[in-house]
Amino acid sequence: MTHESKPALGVGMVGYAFMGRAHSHAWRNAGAFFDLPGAPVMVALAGRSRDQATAAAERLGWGAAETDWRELIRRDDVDIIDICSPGDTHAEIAVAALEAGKHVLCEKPLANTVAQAVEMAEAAERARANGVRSMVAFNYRRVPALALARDMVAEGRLGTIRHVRAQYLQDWIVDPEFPLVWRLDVNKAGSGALGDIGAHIIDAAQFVAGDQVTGVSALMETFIRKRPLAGASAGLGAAASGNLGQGTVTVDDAALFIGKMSGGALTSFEATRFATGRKNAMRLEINGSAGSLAFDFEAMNELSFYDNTEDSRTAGFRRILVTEPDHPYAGAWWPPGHLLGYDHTFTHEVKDFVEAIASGTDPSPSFEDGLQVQRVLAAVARSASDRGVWTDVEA
Ligand code: SOE
Repeated sequence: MTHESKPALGVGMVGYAFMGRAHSHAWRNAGAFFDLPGAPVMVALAGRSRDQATAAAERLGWGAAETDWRELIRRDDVDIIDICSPGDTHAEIAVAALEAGKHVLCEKPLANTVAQAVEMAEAAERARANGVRSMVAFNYRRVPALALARDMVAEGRLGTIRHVRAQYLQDWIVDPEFPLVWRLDVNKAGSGALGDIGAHIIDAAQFVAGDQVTGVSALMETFIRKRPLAGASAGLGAAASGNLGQGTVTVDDAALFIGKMSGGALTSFEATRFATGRKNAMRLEINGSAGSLAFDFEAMNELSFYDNTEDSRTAGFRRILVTEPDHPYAGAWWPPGHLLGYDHTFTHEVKDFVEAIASGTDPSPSFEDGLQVQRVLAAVARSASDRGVWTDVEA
């Protein structure tokens, strides 16, 4: 199929900060590396400030800038709404877009509350009947090593899963002078480490294990309760504005929980922004009767595998370099050993989303999957506020 013969898929993106930049890069590059069944067109982005949105649109390769996301939805040349704004905006934008017949890609966690996530999943269900697709942007599913891990578990290479151990360790707010950015505001973000990075490991663990967390016992902590106020648009690398005074942190800095999966596996999860020296250590280890897998995003091109069926004299964890042409996604990129990075996960996400839209199938993870993760987050928060009392995840 030539590029010209591919149907155009107009994209309108809401937000242009960290995630907006990552998604822009993906929309720009997916068609250059994958033979997509549609041609994404970066029609416009939306942001509240005219000047900043215009500058971002120019820098990131969008055709126009709007100051109201509703304008993106109104445009006939926009088929997909890509939501990269903070969690408090997701539900309203996603529901409006789905009702207008636009496909929706939404950043994680799906929403700030279970009620909002239910509303979004219901809107997705109604839209599905009209061929309108929706997907949550749990991008780590698209790390080739984790997609391979998923395939290996599904093929039975690990046997019966006994343990799922997941950690997401960052350290970007260890300094008490780090300002009160939106990710530390419950009204904007819904929760702290729990929803921001805990949601990723819940999704990744469930995806790889092919199973769901059914109950939890949790602890959450906010180590630093007062921080310097930040300017309105301050992001991950923000500096305090100096003269705005102090504000209160209203989210968790760390969340730890143990849980059980429906297949009988015992799980443990740790999400923290206080693991000094760990920058983006998203780790997963799975132990099964026939073997184990271990992954650390800080070495994201590798997957460790222990095959328990091997001769015990020579068995041992071995490192699979997940860059072979027959590894998930890898064949579209470079020759073996030429490593991929964080940005590729978003490109893979766009590829899978465009393919699902073109083939009229449901992309994964769906809004229902996002809702289920939201229910795990809610059970964790409830358990933690009740001194770790065992809490079932709402079915
Ligand atoms: C910040 O903690 C953050 O950017 C998350 O919001 C992302 O989802 C994760 O991929 C990296 O860390």
